[in-house]
Amino acid sequence: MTRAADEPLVTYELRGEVAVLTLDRPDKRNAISDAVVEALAVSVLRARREAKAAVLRGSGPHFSAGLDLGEHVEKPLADALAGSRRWHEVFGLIERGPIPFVAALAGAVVGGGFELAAATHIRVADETAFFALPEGSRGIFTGGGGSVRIARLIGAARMADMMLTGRSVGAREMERWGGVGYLVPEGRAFEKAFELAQRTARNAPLSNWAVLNALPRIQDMAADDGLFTESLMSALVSATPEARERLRAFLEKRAERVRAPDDE
Ligand code: 1HE
Repeated sequence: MTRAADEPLVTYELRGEVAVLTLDRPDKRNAISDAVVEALAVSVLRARREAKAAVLRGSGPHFSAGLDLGEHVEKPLADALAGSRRWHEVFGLIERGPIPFVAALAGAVVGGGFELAAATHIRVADETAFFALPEGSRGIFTGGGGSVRIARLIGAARMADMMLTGRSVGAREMERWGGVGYLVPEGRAFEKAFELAQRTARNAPLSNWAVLNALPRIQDMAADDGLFTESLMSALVSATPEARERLRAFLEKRAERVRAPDDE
């Protein structure tokens, strides 16, 4: 299968309040080239402007095979450095933006593909998903933020194990490790991710903003600074008219209650 030069590498669709971004290079297992990173940046910025939440998925049976190795093989050192910094910038647009991103994962979630998934806020995997960090066997190192984000998600020791052994970790084990929040039957990851994205879109935008922007920063602070920042953020968010209206709606029995989970 060959693709035309003008076919988008990341397709974008707005479904109601939720943007759907699809890595669309299935013939190369959605490997992430420089052009894919730029296409992703355009779609992420558009989603931030016009959607309240987003889903990120891969076209075909695999989420992403990671860094485009064909493009990387002859890269001069300075370009590799600039490339990694650009991945950080673009993945940062996902991680620290105004809207939640939910990743729908299937098949290979490998190397830079796993790093990309780690920049999203909620990860849903179907039973076919497998995770690997084969950087060691390829003679390279993570460059898309994995040593920060993946290490925090599953622990540095597990990440070191994955990088040193190159082993694949199945979806079930990754769920136990905390690397994915939801495990669903084969073929159901997008449906679940979309449903979760719609749910997050119903929150007050400033509350979502605080979760995405204050919570991770607080993790980087000393405990006392974190508590202080939490108080500031909390007072600021509750002082908005939207918060007042939502609190009143609960007191006047116009808002949904919190319910016990029905599937456990
Ligand atoms: C690729 C890539 C790629 C596939 N860059 N072209 N990532 C890896 O080390 C993973 C490498 N890929 C694989 O191990 C396998 O391709 C998969 C397990 C993902 C899928 O296997 P399969 O049997 O379905 O596909 P395939 O036949 O291996 O690949 C189909 C085509 O995609 C083939 O090209 P073709 O022209 O021969 O058809 C492959 O060459 C191509 N392809 N993966 C380029 N990654 C910022 S730092 C991040 C560091 C990393 O990400 S390291 C991990 C790199």
